[in-house]
Amino acid sequence: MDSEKKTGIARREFIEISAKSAAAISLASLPALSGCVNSENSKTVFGACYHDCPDRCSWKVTTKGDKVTEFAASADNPYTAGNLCAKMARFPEDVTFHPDRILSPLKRNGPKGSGTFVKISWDQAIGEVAGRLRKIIGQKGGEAILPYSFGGNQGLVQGKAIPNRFFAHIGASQLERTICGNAAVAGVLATNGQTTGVLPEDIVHSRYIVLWGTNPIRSNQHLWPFILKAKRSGAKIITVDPFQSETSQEADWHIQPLPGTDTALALGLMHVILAENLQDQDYIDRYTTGIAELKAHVQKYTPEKVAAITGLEKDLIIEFAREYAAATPSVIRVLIGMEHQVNGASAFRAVAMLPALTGAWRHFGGGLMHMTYELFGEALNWESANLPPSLSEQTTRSINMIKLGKALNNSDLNPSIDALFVFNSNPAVTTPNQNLVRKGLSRPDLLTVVSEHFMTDTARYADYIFPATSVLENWDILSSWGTPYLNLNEPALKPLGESKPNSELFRLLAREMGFQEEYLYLSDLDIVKNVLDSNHEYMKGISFESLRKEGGQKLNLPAKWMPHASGNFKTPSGKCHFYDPNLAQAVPDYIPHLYSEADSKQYPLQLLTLKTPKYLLNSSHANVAHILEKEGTFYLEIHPGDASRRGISDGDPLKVFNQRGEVLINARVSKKVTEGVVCMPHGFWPSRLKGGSSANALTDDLLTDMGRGGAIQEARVEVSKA
Ligand SMILES: Nc1nc2c(c(=O)[nH]1)N[C@H]1C(S)=C(S)[C@@H](COP(=O)(O)OP(=O)(O)OC[C@H]3O[C@@H](n4cnc5c(=O)[nH]c(N)nc54)[C@H](O)[C@@H]3O)O[C@H]1N2
Ligand SMILES: Nc1nc2c(c(=O)[nH]1)N[C@H]1C(S)=C(S)[C@@H](COP(=O)(O)OP(=O)(O)OC[C@H]3O[C@@H](n4cnc5c(=O)[nH]c(N)nc54)[C@H](O)[C@@H]3O)O[C@H]1N2
Ligand code: SF4
Ligand SMILES: [Mo]
Repeated sequence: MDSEKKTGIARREFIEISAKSAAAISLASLPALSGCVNSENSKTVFGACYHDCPDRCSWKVTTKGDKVTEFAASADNPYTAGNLCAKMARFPEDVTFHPDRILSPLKRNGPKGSGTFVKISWDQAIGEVAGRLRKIIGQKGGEAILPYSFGGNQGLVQGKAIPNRFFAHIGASQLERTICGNAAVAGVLATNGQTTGVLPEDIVHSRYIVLWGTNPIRSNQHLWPFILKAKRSGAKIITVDPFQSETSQEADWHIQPLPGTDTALALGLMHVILAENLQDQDYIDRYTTGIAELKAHVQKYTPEKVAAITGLEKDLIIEFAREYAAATPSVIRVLIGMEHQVNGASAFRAVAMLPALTGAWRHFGGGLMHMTYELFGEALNWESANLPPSLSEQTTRSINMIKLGKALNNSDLNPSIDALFVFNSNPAVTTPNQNLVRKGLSRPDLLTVVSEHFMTDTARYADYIFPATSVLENWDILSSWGTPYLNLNEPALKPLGESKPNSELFRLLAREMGFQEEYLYLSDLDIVKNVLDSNHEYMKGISFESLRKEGGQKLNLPAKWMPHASGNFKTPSGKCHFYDPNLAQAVPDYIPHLYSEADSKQYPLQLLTLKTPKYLLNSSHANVAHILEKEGTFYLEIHPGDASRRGISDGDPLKVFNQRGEVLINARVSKKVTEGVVCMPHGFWPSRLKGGSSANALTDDLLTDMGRGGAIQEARVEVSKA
């Protein structure tokens, strides 16, 4: 069954749950919306990156008339100071003014997926889509409509407020938005009750930095200078990663376990620490619960056994445990990458126990570094961003986004999904089991509506496409999951062509469908101002006016943020949980995915599909010519041993395949992967590749052990010369 009720706590939902109850909406009179006027016709405004990226860079945009004359990082945010990443440096040309940008509504006039459309007016598009939605609701109920959105725009206005209200109001199926972060968060919450540990800038105080399943040089690049600063002060940098990432190449020590075996590795470290009495017993006694159960449990995770599971040397495991336990202050940085395994949440849960076992939390710069979204959950007023009380207890069914392909193709689903509404996401590229997703999108009876900037591989399947504004053309407020900085995004330009913000699209549909409820019609600026209308201490000195004048601001946090120096865990007991009898696994265990003997033989290689491209953010920007040129050919990293057994040489054209799909790609023979593991980049659009399939054609829609995330990296393949 694909109709599943929510059980996990979504990262984004958690923000809603933890948001404090709000004051009444105060729609203060609005200032003149002209930005900071420099000279006649020229103005400078502050904004921030909308991407699903932990850095959330602040920027400054100067325009003259309808041209952008300067687009640069704002130096006022010391975390992202003066630097946008390579992905975003040329954003105005690459997205806002790109000649391929969709600037008017389009209606399909060829076969599904062919990408042939005619321009129509907003009136016609809104009228026809509203009519089709009304008809579906009348015949089958709102649950026959599925919204599909993710982190394409992380603004609270364009990614959340009005779209969520619209779909809840029509009683649409709910989407379990679990493709990123849910498993990681579920694991860390089980142990610590919150994910906000060491703050990114405080890593400079750490002297032993374990980057466990994260690749900051690529994916969290503004953290890297702080890591280097710690290194200059004597810190040792360790990476734990089955792939030799750029970060691993720069580390002092790269520990390279087999993918998906981190739970065993963490339990093995705990085995050594406890066996050699290296733990901080005083911290354990005061601030943790379940040490006896943990101790008994890790008995079986001997270095020998863990070596056999992880493929690491026994002595390396012992050395790592001893070094980690002795180092002060030690930090373990985790992010997302490691979660996409069937064991993903358990891995985060087990790793999160290590700082409590060694008492690392006692020291400034010591502990676990993960996310920061909870700070904004407390700081902001979520009243106008969240669902109104009358809609917040939704009882409509939930569909897990990982299983989109199955859901679209499931004829037993009652009601079937008759309309798919995609915005802020590109599922034909980013969702696992790509061929099944595309088969679903090809259904002639499915109404597919897409709001986009470009003719993505998903938009090609649409019946109607609406042109969305880019972040330079709309208001928004951006919290962050990776920094404590809050940003206002002021529009620098008027919407290009006929583009409209997501919020306006749903206000127009609501109006056309005849809805009266005021909560559907809040203006973007009213939402922004209401979100900032908060008296929380973290918001001291931060207001709409100050953000508008100064750009991104750090929440007003205590000077030394040490959340668990004296316990204070946010679990029900207030302690760090080494053991929890209420969970399916009272102590995390290493439970691998079991393949049949036939499958293991037919598809012997483990496939990682990673965020290795420097210029892509998932599938975003993968249509821009200079970016594709810089990224170069689509390649499979394969170990020399695996290559020679198959007669493969560096550069050879290859076919990578399994029961779900086939990808054409070129060989890169290297020792960046160990034997038995292969790796390819994620994000390329299938339509632009030879063979018409990209990484997710090979991935599966398995779920993680907790958090109902996607075990995207649990895939096996075979490779041959093409
Ligand atoms: N350039 C670039 N930056 C990005 C993105 C992008 O697409 N491109 N995407 C953004 C998004 S959406 C996110 S969620 C973040 C993610 O940020 P990260 O979590 O840092 O990034 P990932 O690249 O997903 O994974 C990091 C590392 O985890 C490793 N890994 C995979 N499986 C395992 C495992 O089983 N165990 C261990 N120990 N390691 C494993 C991978 O080899 C990879 O090097 O990055 C953001 N930043
Ligand atoms: N194989 C494999 N698959 C993965 C991953 C992996 O590592 N490997 N990573 C997973 C992760 S961590 C994530 S977060 C997901 C990301 O998957 P998606 O959320 O699908 O991310 P993007 O590919 O960036 O697509 C976002 C789309 O939103 C559009 N967009 C941007 N702003 C706006 C706007 O204001 N309005 C509208 N209407 N559209 C807008 C962009 O043009 C873009 O096409 O991918 C997941 N899939
Ligand atoms: S993608 Fe990330 S690093 Fe790049 S500008 Fe946006 S927030 Fe900054
Ligand atoms: Mo992500």
